[in-house]
Amino acid sequence: MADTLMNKTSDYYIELEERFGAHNYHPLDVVIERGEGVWLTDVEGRRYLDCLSAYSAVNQGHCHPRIRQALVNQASRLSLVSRAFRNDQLGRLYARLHELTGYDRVLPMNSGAEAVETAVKAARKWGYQVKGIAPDRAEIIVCRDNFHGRTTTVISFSTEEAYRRDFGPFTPGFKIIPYGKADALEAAITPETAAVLLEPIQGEAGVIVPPDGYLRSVRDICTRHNVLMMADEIQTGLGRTGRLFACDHEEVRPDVMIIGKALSGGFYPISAVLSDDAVLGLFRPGDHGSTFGGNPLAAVVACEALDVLIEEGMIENAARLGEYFQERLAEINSPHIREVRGKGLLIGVVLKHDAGGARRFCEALRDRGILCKETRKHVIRLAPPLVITREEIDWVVTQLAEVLQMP
Ligand code: IF1
Repeated sequence: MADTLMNKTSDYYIELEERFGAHNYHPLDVVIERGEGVWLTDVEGRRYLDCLSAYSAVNQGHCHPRIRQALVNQASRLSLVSRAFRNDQLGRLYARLHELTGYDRVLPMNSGAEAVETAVKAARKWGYQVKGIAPDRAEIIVCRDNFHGRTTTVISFSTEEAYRRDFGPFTPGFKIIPYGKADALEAAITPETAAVLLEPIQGEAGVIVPPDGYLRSVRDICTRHNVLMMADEIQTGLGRTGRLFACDHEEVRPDVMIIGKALSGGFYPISAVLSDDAVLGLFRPGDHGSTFGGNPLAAVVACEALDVLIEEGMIENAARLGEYFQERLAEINSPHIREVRGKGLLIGVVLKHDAGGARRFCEALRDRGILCKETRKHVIRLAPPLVITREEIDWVVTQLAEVLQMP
């Protein structure tokens, strides 16, 4: 009785999660119940400006009305029939992605990690069937400090001990090289190399922007050695860095493009692998699949999420306001800041190692109504929805400047 009548507090929800959930996260203790645009509201009615965007899954802003309406409409018609049958929405998503990106084909999945797994399978298949690599010898090159997800194969090529500890044995067939060094890539390639998989900007590693020209060099090396270039743009893609894809900044077209997160505007897990016939054209019925991948609800949501991103000028906003945000951050005078880096609205404020870690600043910002998340120990990651305004950025900068005066 009391349970249903009382207005529950944050503590109630936190205790519930702690009691019954697996403890695989350590969230900031703020319990959100509503979102609109860049703003979130917690169960006590406090408002926060979201500077994380669910790790860039809500580039379009929380609960975007157009995407919400598309979802509701489709949910009242049809949600899922599986790929055993066709549905009347999936082809439209394929055509839209083709029109937008130029890639011949799409393979729809759900989570980002699943799309990465799909790309790994596609690269191996291409390695055997097209490049002629001997059976079970195909190798994929990845970068140190990568983040591509949490499945067993994907953590097999993680270099972060915390993500791997006690989860072995691991999947073989990956070679790890330093990020941002084109020479290292060229030196690592052998006749058994099928592909290189990388993030155009490393998010989890602390918003690491590679040197100018790196992606272009990777592209050239891959072309020269008949190796597939596979870009994980799950976090950097769909406008986050001020272009549709982060690779666009260097006019680079990867052979395989992996997207997720903002493909749904945060409503629903939707991911996809894009590539030309030479790679995705190799798949045959039965090779690969997913119960939910490519369902009509996902197709409708993804189409609307893409349309909103483009028609509402969000990519241009990310470019313009991202630059402004970074300029304003660079003006902050604080003994704790080592560097501000990023591209568009994917920004890292890097703190000095004696600043006591980024988390305490994130907690202080939460108390002032701004939600952000540290990445690694010393980086405050700022990645608001792409609909943020100049005035909102000014306010965030003011708050951040004050918080960064803490001893
Ligand atoms: C978590 C980080 C962000 C990704 C790239 C694939 C995936 C992700 C480049 C997997 C996912 C998330 C997942 C989330 C934290 C997070 C993250 F800090 F760990 F690195 F965003 F920055 N490729 N990134 O960034 O996609 O399967 O999750 O849909 O706690 O794991 P997913």
